[in-house]
Amino acid sequence: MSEEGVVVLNFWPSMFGARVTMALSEKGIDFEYREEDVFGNKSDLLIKTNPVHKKIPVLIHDGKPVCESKIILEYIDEAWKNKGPSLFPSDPYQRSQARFWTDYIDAKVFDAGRRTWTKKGKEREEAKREFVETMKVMERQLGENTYFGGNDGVSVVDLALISYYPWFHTWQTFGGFSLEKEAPKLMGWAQKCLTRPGISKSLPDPVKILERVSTIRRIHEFFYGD
Ligand code: GS8
Repeated sequence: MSEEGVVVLNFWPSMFGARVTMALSEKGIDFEYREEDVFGNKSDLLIKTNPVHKKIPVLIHDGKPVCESKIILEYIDEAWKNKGPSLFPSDPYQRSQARFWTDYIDAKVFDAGRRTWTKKGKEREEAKREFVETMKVMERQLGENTYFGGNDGVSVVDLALISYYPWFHTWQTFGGFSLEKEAPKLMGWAQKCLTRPGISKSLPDPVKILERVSTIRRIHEFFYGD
């Protein structure tokens, strides 16, 4: 275990896991990383620490598990209040807004993004339209700021959205669209986030994700023909 008594159970392509490792890195908290085979062979530790959902990510701090990525981010910020930058604003109203946007991101991005490669034809077109529209909403929300909320450093909203970034390559490839064209300022924000070592080292390789997804698609087409 790390000096801080912190273990993270993760699965490498996961956006939900990446935001936890990014948050710990941004705050300078040392942790032990344990890779889980979530779709094949879940470890006893995962089943024991997340008996309800049996999903990663799980943060284990001094032997106590915390589950669900957005709850883990709040926990990290509160448990290590005096370490590194705050991920949540201190003002109650600004905190409510940060929660609003992180909820919006997860409600919109995961499902539409997934449908750009699991569906075909009209359903894929609809997914692509929804995803691009959501990116445009986020671009308007960013405005002229460097990071969301007008902060100098990254906040929970930046981490929630950038955690999906490695998947954008796959969604654009299957969907046949370009975020550089559709939301150029938002892509500028993504590049800015990637200059931060805590972020870039925590995110999976977009090419590896596309390879994995393409394999899953080929297997699906072989068995089901669509
Ligand atoms: C989602 C975690 C999740 O879907 C969060 O932490 O924010 N709302 C949760 N984890 C997936 C891997 S990433 O797609 C998982 O562990 N799946 C295993 C399973 O479904 O059995």
